[in-house]
Amino acid sequence: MLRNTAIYLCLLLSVTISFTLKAQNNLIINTGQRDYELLNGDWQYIVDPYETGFYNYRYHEKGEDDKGAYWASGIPRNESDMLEFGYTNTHSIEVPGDWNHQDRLFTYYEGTVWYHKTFDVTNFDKTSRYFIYFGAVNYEAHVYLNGKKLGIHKGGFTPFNFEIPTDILTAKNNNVVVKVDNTRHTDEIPTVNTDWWNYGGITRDVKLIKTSANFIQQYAIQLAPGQDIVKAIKKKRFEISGSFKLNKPVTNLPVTIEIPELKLQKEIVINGTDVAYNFEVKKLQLWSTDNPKLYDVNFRFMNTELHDKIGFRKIETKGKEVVLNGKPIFLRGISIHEEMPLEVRRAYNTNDAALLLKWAKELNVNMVRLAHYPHNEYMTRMADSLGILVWSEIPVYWTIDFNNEEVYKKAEVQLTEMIRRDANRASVIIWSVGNETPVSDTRTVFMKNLVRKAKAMDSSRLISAALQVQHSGGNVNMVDDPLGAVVDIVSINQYIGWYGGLPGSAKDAKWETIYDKPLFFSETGAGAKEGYHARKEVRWSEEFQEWYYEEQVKMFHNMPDNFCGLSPWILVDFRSPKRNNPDYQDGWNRKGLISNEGKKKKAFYVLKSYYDLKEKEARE
Ligand code: GCB
Repeated sequence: MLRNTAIYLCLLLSVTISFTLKAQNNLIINTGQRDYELLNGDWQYIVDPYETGFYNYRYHEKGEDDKGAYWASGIPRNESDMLEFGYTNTHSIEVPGDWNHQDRLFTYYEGTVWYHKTFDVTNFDKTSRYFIYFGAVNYEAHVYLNGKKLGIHKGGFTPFNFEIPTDILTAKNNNVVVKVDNTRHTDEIPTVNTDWWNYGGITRDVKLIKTSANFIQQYAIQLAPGQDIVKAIKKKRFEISGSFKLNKPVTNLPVTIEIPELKLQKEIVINGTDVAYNFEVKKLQLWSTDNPKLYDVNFRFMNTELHDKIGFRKIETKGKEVVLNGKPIFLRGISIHEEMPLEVRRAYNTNDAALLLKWAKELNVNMVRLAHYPHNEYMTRMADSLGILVWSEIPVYWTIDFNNEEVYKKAEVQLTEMIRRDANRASVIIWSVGNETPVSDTRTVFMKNLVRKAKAMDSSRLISAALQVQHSGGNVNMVDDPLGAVVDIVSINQYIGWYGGLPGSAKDAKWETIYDKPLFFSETGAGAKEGYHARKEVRWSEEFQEWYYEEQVKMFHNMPDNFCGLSPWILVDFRSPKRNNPDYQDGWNRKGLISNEGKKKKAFYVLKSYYDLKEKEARE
């Protein structure tokens, strides 16, 4: 009996693991240009805090054919049938969208919700292949189609897809069910403790993607990272490099790359599934913050064509500087959470991206830090077209379980999915492997492995992590976190004058680092309630926050010459269950330069004038 149980558990574990890992290897990128139908819109739901739809009364996972499992239809077969669940339109919820903002009953809910939708397949064709794709589900998703389990995915901010075998799919009345669970756990990424709201649900687009028997699953195309860009510009000869990953192996079949504006057509022959290539082009206009030039690029394989808009640019560090296309650049950044404050919800569409990036642009930024997890693809695509540089991060935040190998694997899965999805976005210049992780040997090994993985996957970008200052001797802040040895930019979160002392202490602060690398302030900030005016010494007043930024700016003017930019905390007030001062916070982190009602606070203009000055200096 015991042996059977052990075998059963092993089987369950291996199914769970293979389901989970499958998602990352098979990720289909650039889904917006595939043949797809949106499965967005109204989905029916069941709130299931006890997971009754998943476990039987002995707390074992229900069998696939259990008619009481919530992935079953929920429709009684006859009038005597005993069914204790069902899906109905009176319980429906909008997808994409977090559940928290859709009904007051959900405001503080963390746990399991079942989503159900019935859909038809337009021009259903058994010779094609079908995949169900989710832009993101927070946090754990179990996906079922017509009663069969397709897979499991963990990680609330990265995309995944599962193939739907065509013997399961039908032209009409398919039932897709997703069990979504946003319960926080100490051995997940992020862990239980974060300074942001844990919005649950199917938070990004859902697509039914139709493909041919074989297709280009992933590709990369970029300026070859190794080349000397200054020479390339002078000679007008640029090396392009990239790769293709097909869904299935082939023998000697070509993929054609076409860039009409450059009158370029290249055939790359593939044997197997993967190929790396490079070739030379002339007269390329580089993508930059001043000129975010994007080229139309077409990839043809067998009888399918895939289209993308690609910018070519080189980002590197040279000694103490960050260098874009051969020229040093000062990063005038701002940090952003993926949240629409006016509606108190996750951001998920182009309008949301447009508003957040418009506000950022009004500050005169050239860079955004998308904190603390990968934001939706609309953001990075819009940043591409607006010429805004992007820092993209995985939620390895604060005190995750660094001792646990499984946790490391989960972090690596999220890193991999983030890099795969956005490998072709010129705007993305920095992959961040985490935020404010406490220094210890195990943590450093964990983080260094993530850095190594990111570099192995993508040598064309910079790698960083937001660190904390380790110790101060008097007014000297020493940056010596051992992780600094492997990142390309040493990034520090500092709040001199907010969490310690008063803003005036910043101007005397000195910064030193043991690393001969660019130094970046990935955070700095102070809280203020918009509309609350008082003397500058009064905390929470707009004047206090304004003073904080004025003093910080004085410090910025006295930084060592490796100071390469900053992304203050934060563009807009955001929801956080940790912020419970009833008069000034009321569940909001008030460090926004813009209030949750969309109004600019006084400090906004202090940072803007600093950025105007830095921009002017850069032009001189
Ligand atoms: C930090 C964290 C950020 C917090 C912020 C704060 O250092 O990285 O997630 O929200 O401080 O407001 O304290």
